[in-house]
Amino acid sequence: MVDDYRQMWQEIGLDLDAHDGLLAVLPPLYGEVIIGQEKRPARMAYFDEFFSEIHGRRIKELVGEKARGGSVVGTFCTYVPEEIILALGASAIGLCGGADVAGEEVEKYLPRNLCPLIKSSLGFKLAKICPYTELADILIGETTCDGKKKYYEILGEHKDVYVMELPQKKNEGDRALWRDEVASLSVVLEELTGHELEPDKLREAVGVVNDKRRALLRLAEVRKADPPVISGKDALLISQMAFFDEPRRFANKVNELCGELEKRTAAGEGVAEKGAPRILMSGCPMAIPNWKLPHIVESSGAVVVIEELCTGTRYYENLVDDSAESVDGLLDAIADRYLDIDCAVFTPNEPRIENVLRLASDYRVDGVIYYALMYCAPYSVESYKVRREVESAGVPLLYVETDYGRADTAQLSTRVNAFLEMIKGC
Ligand code: BJ8
Repeated sequence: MVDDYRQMWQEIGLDLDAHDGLLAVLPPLYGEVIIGQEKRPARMAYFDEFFSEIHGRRIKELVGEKARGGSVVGTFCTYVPEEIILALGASAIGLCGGADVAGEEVEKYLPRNLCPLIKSSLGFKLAKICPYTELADILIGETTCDGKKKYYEILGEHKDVYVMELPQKKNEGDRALWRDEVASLSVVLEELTGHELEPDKLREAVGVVNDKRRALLRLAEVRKADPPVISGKDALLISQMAFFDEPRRFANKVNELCGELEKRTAAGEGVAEKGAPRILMSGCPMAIPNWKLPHIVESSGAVVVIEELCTGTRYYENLVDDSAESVDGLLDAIADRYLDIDCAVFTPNEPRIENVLRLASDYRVDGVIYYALMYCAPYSVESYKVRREVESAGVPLLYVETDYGRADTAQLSTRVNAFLEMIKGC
């Protein structure tokens, strides 16, 4: 891939030497963590191929779209409505970082004790190794946690950034504020793209994104099977790719995979033994290539059967009501759908706890692994109430706080193994 795309990468503005360093690390990691799994569904081939070309063919497509007058919009949060971006003829790409990059350089701007997702996102920009970041015409931030909010001020010195104000409560006034923010984003994107939002195009975009979410919901549904028909790592990978791929093609490929998985279910074929410990992963998002914890869990004989993460149910649950005829009516429906997401930055946030309990029951999980990124105050603080309610429901919970490094891998393995032994003994 490298030779074919070098000129394109240079024109986009990548630092080719630094980018070569990334390319030397990612494929072997993918081989070890993803390709190395047994009994993978044949239809995962599309996603493997997509990953192998994630800095190649997909970037070439986006470069082509831009040459034809299109735009690329980078996002960092599941609250940014991609329907609006799509309706204006632009492509939405999720840019949260999932690897330690340019650590020393990043710490010239950000404190050492800050969430690794934020540091990584800045690292990819400073190191100039993410073609999506370089290609983006605008980055959309949001006032979620304090770290992100302040980081966008710094990122704005390197790239055009627009920040949406996300309320922290969900009362009437908050809903009105959020609805205004959705309208303001539309104006910003109309100016960027040179297009005006039209009802037909917006309704079509709502349908496209709903179809993508329906496909992911279908995938989630087949994961209720015992034995599990797909690994948690493969399912997570698909959720991660939902932020990069063209949405119609992506939905088709997920649906094709689901067809295969439904046949597997009927035949009783699984990726693990029937009765293998079933885990619900709950907490902070896992951005590519952050597969550390699921890899540890699944290498220990358990299977992650559902993720209550932004790279999981928080991304694909709830659809936008597409019945409105006008742009205003559709924006109302979009604002409502997105404000239903239950990120830990909200207070109170009881719906998230109810969701975790519902998922634990629907997926008949044997345990919950609560995943907090180091220094993430919203998710680590909220773990207290989640643990209390989950354990009251009779489900064991393991709290894990970690970063993107490998230094704690052995210690995490020991803790996960002890947790799984405890589950088996229950
Ligand atoms: S909707 S989870 S994508 S804000 S992990 S940066 S909260 S300190 S990523 Fe998030 Fe939107 Fe919420 Fe989802 Fe801050 Fe925590 Fe870091 Fe986080």
